[in-house]
Amino acid sequence: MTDFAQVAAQLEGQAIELPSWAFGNSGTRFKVFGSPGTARTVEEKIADAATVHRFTGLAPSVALHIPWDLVDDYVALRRYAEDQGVRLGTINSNTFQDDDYKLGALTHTDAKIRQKAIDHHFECIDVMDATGSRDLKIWLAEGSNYPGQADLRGRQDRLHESLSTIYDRLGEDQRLVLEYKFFEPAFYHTDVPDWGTSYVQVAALGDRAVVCLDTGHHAPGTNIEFIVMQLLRLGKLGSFDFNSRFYADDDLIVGAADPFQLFRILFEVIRGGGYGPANPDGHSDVAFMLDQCHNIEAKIPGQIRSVLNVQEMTARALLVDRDALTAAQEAGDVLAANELFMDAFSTDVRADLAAWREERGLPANPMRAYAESGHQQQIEADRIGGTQAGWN
Ligand code: LRH
Ligand code: MN
Ligand code: MN
Repeated sequence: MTDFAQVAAQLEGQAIELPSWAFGNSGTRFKVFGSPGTARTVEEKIADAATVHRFTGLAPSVALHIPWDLVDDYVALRRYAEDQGVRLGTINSNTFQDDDYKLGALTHTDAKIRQKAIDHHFECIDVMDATGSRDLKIWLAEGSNYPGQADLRGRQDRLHESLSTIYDRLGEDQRLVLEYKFFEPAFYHTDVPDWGTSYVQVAALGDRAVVCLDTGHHAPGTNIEFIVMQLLRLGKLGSFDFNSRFYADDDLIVGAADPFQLFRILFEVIRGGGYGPANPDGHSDVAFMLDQCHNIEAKIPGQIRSVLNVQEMTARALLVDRDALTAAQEAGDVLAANELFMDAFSTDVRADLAAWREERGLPANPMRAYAESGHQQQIEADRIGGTQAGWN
């Protein structure tokens, strides 16, 4: 098997974008628990993301959700983020909290409502121009609850038209990233329910339109790593929303529910060229992001745990001896191939990663370092009355 020293260099430069909304209060439709020290402003969410980056070196950018993160001056916000040591990343649009969109936004039968939703995306592109963001991420809460309620085909056609109008407004270096989700909030049909629909819609737009794969957005039992492989093969995997789930879109800490699934996904990402640090030129177009909510646990350490889980599983996936694996696969040696795969997954890389961090001036154990830093007590004393982020 490959050993840690052989892959250590490929951990350099790993970047995982944090969602601003992970730092706001969130919950389920039953209850939002307020927690002491929660960020009250966009600036405080960015400061929290920067804290995660300081302790881990893994999270150099933060995604915004509009209008949750509405401010007057995005150039000033960009400067603020840079002063904190992070960049502003993906801009997420939001067409799911306005009464006008009850029956659809980009797919609505009423042209005025479609235009309102398109205009919202134009505003998001203006924000991107000010923040220097590359990606406009679109998740649509559109669909229907009852058979016969809507013309499924007409909605796809209108979706294409609306997305084309938005795509045409993007700058040369900007991308449209379309996220799919199999159900919720619509319960009968969803307009972008699966990777195939997202692929069909973005393929019709052009090269700078790609798919976002949120790991919580599939039916139980779905082979997500197969989808990863296929989208990479097609050159259309734009980004991940990482999280984990036991039942539906639980938005729990990535790697918490099924670490082996995370390993399998990361193996396919690496194998398919989607992990930049492992590529000869260090480049990849696949953005790693988290899309999580910390409903009952503290948010900053929740995010620290999350990025560490991704790093740890990346290290283990890098340990797979790919040449030996290919040889075993081609020899038809089923058990040897499986053993090679499982050997890497079963390797405890925690001590190696701790030493790797120390060599780079980072805390060997970022969770412990954060707990001992007094930062949590400080923000709990300083921040009274947190904001409520939206949740999914
Ligand atoms: C939808 C989703 C999407 C939203 C986020 C808050 O479930 O995953 O990415 O933008 O949640
Ligand atoms: Mn998501
Ligand atoms: Mn979601």
